[in-house]
Amino acid sequence: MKFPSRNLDLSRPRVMGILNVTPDSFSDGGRYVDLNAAVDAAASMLQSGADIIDIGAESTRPGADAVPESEELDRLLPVLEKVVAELDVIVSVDTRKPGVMRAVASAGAEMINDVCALRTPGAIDAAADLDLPICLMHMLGTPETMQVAPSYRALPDDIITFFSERLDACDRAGLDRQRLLIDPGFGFGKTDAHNLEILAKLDQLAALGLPLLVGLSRKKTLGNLTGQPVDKRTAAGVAAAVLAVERGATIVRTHDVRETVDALRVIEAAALSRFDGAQRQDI
Ligand code: 7PM
Repeated sequence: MKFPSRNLDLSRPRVMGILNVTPDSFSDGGRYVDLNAAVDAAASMLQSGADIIDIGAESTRPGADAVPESEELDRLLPVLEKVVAELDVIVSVDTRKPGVMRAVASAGAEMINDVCALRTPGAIDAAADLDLPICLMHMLGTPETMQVAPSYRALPDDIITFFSERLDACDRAGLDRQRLLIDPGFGFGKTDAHNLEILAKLDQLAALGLPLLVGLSRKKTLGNLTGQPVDKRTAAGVAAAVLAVERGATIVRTHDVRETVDALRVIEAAALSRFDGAQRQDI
């Protein structure tokens, strides 16, 4: 996939490290994000083998307050600018707002990760204007309502229908399909059973032919399955990432970069994944 600074070969699995710059993540003890601590965390993820760093400043936690655009940019821009200046890595920004998309692209972001799949008014036109890869994530409803009795007719069919509608909308807006990635949005309007069914049938989403990104890292479903608190879900997350890659995911979004990179290296080397399917048949 073509990014402004480089081409990223998605015929092998890649890791996207998560960098939250909400005041509760890299707190300076007050309302602000500690810039050096945030950039150090990005450097450490790069050192651990991350290909992309995904910076997010807006909590999408169910029921979380909306963050005004000016505040989102105040949190994002200092960290984005310093990471772009100091680290040789692709930076993605997790945002739903068209104004934020334009501003971060000017500041050197190379990818937009939108949990609303460009449904926010103005977002699809902003994305079309920027020549960057865009990740469209599926969410049922809005962050405020998504976990209130989520229900589907069929999975993953409903998500496939959602993406075909979003891809049509992108076509109409003149957004080149070659720039798009899709993500089923684990935990976004899904029960544990929904998340597990989507994971089990992920190959059907991969069959749409667009690069597939997944994020299960530290999520509640993993906590419910293991009984582990959020800081002890690494093993569960790595298992989920391995399954997802085996079923066609090409980018894994995670907090636990080192462990995920190690696991994906083993998959690659052992030729278990579809990436080496051709070679295996040759033997
Ligand atoms: C609270 C609740 C804090 C949920 C953070 C989260 C995804 C994403 C997020 C994902 C893509 C988290 C989520 N999750 N973007 N942004 N895919 N593309 O656990 O699964 O990181 S926010």
